[in-house]
Amino acid sequence: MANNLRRLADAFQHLAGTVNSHYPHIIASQLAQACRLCGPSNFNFGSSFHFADMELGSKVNDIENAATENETIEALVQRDIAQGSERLDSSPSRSLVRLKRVIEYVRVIFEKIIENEGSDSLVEPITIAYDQVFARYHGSNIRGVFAAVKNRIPTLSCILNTLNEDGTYLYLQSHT
Ligand code: 1PW
Repeated sequence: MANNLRRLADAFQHLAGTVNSHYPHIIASQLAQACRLCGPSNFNFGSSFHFADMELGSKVNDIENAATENETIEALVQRDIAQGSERLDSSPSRSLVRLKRVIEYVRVIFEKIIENEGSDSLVEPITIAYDQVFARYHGSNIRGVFAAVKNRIPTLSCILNTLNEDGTYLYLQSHT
């Protein structure tokens, strides 16, 4: 059975396939599902990171609740605009922007892990990604929460162990 790391890779590979098809598109519910797999609990980060799962989960739920079956993100945003609701706090467009940042954040983390091959600490990849992607959008409260949980970040080997994975799969992906 696929573990959570492979599930995450498969979900984004599937999305890449729909983007790179003759009819480039992203199905909103598929995007939401893939983003749910980005949550720290998917990698057994521990209870200190529960707040991030909750926050991510609420944005994912927004998209899942708003999107009709097989609706693309383009159609979802167009519907929001047609209704004049795209700037409301409760709009799916707003949640989509948050999910886009989450994807960017996770992309930078994995890029840094691959760059730092051989290093077991995830503090640098996660901090660099935070500063690069999230920091400018987060208020001082949330930035403070991130600073406070920094020393609770598990090591890469610890996470891979819980996923029943060695590093091979992770680093192999960067060479394909
Ligand atoms: C590879 C393992 C680590 C992946 C962790 C990904 C977690 C992403 C969720 C971070 C949530 C941080 C706390 C929430 C802050 C919200 O204020 C913020 N949400 C996001 C997703 O940036 C903005 O949403 P808001 O407050 O404008 O509704």
